[in-house]
Amino acid sequence: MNVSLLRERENSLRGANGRLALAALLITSGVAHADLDYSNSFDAPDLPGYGGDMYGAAQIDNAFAQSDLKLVSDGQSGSWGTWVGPKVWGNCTSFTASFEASFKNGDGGPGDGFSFWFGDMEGVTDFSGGEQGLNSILNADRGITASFVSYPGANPGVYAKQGVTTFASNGLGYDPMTYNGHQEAKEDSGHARFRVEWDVNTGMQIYVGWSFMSEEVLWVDAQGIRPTDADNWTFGFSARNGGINQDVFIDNLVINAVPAPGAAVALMGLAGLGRRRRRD
Ligand SMILES: [Ca+2]
Ligand SMILES: [Ca+2]
Ligand SMILES: [Ca+2]
Repeated sequence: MNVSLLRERENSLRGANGRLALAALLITSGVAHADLDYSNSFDAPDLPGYGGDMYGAAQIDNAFAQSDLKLVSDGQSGSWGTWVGPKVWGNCTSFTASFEASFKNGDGGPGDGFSFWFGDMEGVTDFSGGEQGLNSILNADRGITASFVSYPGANPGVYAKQGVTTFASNGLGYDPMTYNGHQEAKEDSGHARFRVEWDVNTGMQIYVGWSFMSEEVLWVDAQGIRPTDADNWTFGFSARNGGINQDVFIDNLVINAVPAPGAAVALMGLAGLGRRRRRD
């Protein structure tokens, strides 16, 4: 276990915060090492192809002039929700994913939590998941997961996982991103900020920044963590409500991926490519 808490030197990478841009996909083709950039502020659920695919309880929550991805809902115990984002068709050497999150529990504190994961979704038909990750890729012992366990009785913290194996972890309480009010929870200024970085040489780092902090700090450093399935990654979020029920909001996702030299890589997130949308 390699755990450290260091002040991040760079400014926040929360590029999409507060921006009204609906979603953007940029593929700079014809240039070696062209970066792939994707962002989604979850403001336009009906814009074809931009919203990602939603499963289980996942939905867009639009209220108080704020639109967020809501993975699971307050008042609904025993539920799960998953959002499946763009597919990186090819092989990458690194990526950075920054996003914001908050919880709304009208009658209590933090529930179970959520995960940000990536892996090869080939053959996956079960999109259930939760704070530990997406069940299908966990059961296959593949993929990499940033696990945000928030229930106070379940060793709350940040966990970096390769397949089902936890590489690094650090305790963290989630009260600063938990609200009783719906409007408070949806305000971008009150969201927690997260940043997940992975590089083939340096492994995975997970940063956390609360609303009252100007910078993120490094919460987990999982050096040497490698995906066992390096090709055809898909990024996504999952959350679960057990006995405690809460809204889990995600907002302002920005992904920057660097393809391997010579790899034919694209972010597939547009115009019906693999789109499946279902709302239970
Ligand atoms: Ca938004
Ligand atoms: Ca928001
Ligand atoms: Ca509740």
